[in-house]
Amino acid sequence: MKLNLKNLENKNKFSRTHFICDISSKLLGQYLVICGWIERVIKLKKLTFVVVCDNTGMLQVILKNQILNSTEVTKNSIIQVSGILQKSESHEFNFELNSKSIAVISKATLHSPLDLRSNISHLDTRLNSRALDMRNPKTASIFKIRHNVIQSIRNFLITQKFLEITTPKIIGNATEGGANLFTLKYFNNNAYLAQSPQLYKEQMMLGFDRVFEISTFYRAEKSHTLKHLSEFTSVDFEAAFVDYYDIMNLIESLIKKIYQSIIDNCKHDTDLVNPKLQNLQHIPFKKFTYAKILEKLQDNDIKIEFGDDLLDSHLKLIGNMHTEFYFIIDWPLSLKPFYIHEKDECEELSQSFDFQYADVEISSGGTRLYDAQKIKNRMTSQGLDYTDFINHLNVFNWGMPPHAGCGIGLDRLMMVLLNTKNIRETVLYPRDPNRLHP
Ligand code: AMO
Repeated sequence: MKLNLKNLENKNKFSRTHFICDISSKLLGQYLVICGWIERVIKLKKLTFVVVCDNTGMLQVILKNQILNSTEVTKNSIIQVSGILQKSESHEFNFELNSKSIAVISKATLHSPLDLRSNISHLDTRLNSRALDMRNPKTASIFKIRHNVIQSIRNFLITQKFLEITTPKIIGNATEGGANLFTLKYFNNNAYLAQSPQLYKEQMMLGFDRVFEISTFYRAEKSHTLKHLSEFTSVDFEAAFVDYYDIMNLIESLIKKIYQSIIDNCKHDTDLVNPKLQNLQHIPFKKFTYAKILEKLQDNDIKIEFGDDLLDSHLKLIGNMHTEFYFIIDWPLSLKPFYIHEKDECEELSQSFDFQYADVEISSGGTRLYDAQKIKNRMTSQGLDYTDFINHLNVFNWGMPPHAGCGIGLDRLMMVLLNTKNIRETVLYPRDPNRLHP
């Protein structure tokens, strides 16, 4: 049978002429078709007012003498309305649609568990009905800002000559060592979910010089905190012929670009979510050595010695003194993974940093070892079996340039930008030890 292509053209009966945000006085008197969901319906004698929303805004529609079946026109149902745009006398809207027709395309049959026009619903309830939560303008703004942040990170790194890569998430060996890996059955073998792209992004230094990845990674951490997820988004970048100071400079420029982009592009959304988001603090951000942080803690009667890791309680105390971005640099080598380079002038210390906002660790990074034998020795001294990493080590014998890099926790950065205490607010469908659905 011959296909008649003409019959297939432009068959979408659900099309619209405008998004609500694009309605302006220029369109007064014109015939528009709007698609969206019903926010509310108010009947006043022969007039019915329907407030319709789309993802970009809210519009009042007036129905005169039109009989509406109130069992069909329920809150949250999807409608298509057409009519002539006119000025509105209501104090809430500048314009309204004088409707010629209204069609219910998809009826909402379930009662909404969320109050979408206020912010009173509990986070757990919102997460259980997450798709619907996106109709709350404040929640939607969080993800519009997140979209903008990802876009500005990508733009910034590309202008700095970084190439975007995608590394495997199903892997045969632990990426960084450590126990917090999810295991899975992979045909007849065991495999892991990647905890970071560390080894692959380093391997790419061989050919690409500068790479970045924005992907989800997995950590089987049983911790129930406001800052940890089992699946989180990491922004990783790695560059050849640079050291950890260059990476810290890049982070500063990146953070500056992100702030500028949010201020330029997301005014409406930040007004809803974090009206306090202001111009960025002065750059360069402060750098404290690990030794200096120990001193500060000891001055506050905390018992801590060189080589001890900084606990949450320690970071809380330091964070109270510095509610801003700052770096903690030059950590003891013993606290850092096998790929981090020692400091040339003091082998007990490492060329490493953590990037903090108050008590929240946003990123960690450092200069990497690039000598295969040194990496082998460090693996052994950390109790790892280097034969598990033979493929990786081979790459370092094919002529590896010196390099450095970092991983930024995107969800944690969003917490800072949104001024929220719970990382789950910043992720569409967060995964933690208690949450695997929806
Ligand atoms: P690290 O393990 O410090 O370093 O991770 C980098 C950043 O990722 C974020 N992060 C998390 N966010 C939410 N939930 C989690 N469970 C979680 N775990 C980590 C944090 C952290 O600072 N390969 C190195 C980075 C590098 O050196 O390039 C790494 O993974 O914001």
